Amino acid sequence: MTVEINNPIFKKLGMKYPIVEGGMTWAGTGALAAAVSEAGGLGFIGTGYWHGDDVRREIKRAKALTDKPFGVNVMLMSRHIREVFDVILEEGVKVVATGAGDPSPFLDELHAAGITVMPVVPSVSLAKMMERKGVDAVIAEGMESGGHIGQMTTMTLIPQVVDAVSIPVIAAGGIGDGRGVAAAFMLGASGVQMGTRFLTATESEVHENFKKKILKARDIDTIVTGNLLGSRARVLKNKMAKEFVKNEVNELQKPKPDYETIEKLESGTLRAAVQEGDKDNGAFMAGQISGLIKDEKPVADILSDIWAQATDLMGIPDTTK
Ligand code: TUI
Repeated sequence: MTVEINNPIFKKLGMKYPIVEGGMTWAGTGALAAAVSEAGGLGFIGTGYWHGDDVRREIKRAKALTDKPFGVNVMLMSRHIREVFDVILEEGVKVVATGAGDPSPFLDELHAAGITVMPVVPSVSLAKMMERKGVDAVIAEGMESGGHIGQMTTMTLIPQVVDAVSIPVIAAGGIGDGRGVAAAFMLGASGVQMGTRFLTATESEVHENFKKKILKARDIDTIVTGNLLGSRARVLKNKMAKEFVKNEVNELQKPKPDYETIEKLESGTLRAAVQEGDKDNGAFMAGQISGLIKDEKPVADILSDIWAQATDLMGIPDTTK
């Protein structure tokens, strides 16, 4: 069996490493996305519930820092999605990844503009549906990831998605070093996505408290909120997360909050973690691989170290050196 590294999409984009940055709202800034792309991966600006103006500002920041292609990750539950896509089209973004929904209503116009579209999928059925609708690749994300997650683990999801579709599969969830990357390729993926590993990059603009929280985290230091209320999200444990989970049973009896309340709560608590480092009330979205991450270093070193280890384990040459 050969390891499939020649992902045609990555080749077209001129990437050095088959590694993309997960779309992290507030944390996945234009500066971090540019650093990942500049170093030979594919950076993504995370946009969550943002308005178009915020997205445009970060795209412009990224453009000022790199000439290489980068992507924008769009959260499909957001009501501002139309203006976000308008900005993406106006700014000539080359790649769009999507989360938390079905991007097919936008596919024709994105493809007409030459944009590569890669939805994040948490299951085989969604991966198959996305392939049928004509997306270019899928990012299959296991529940080890930070942020909104599905039910499947990366180990079980990736080979099943690989068997079910013919388009490239990018593996996500729980990958933070060369062993994880090699494992993902062994499962049949032809690329990987990492989010948490980049949060402690030198170029990451998250608050110092967030970086420290990841560097100090143990394997069991994340918790999943929303198991009962819906919209499951993995965060590093803190007072807010533990209380949220404890109160979920009581909240179940009450009427579901309206969209505006959910947007304010979700976006506000994540921003509090990323920008203010609010230890008690912030939503520190990060994956289970946090426990493995022990250093802050430049994106270029993260990528080259991981790829050197992965290629060594796979017994293939590291042609990037
Ligand atoms: O999207 C994610 N993870 C995210 S999005 C996000 S945005 C946010 N911003 C501020 C505060 C709170 C949240 C944070 N983390 N991962 C990709 C992902 N997509 N995981 C699961 C899915 C998914 C779920 C259902 C994809 C498609 C889907 O389809 C359902 C349907 O049929 O529409």
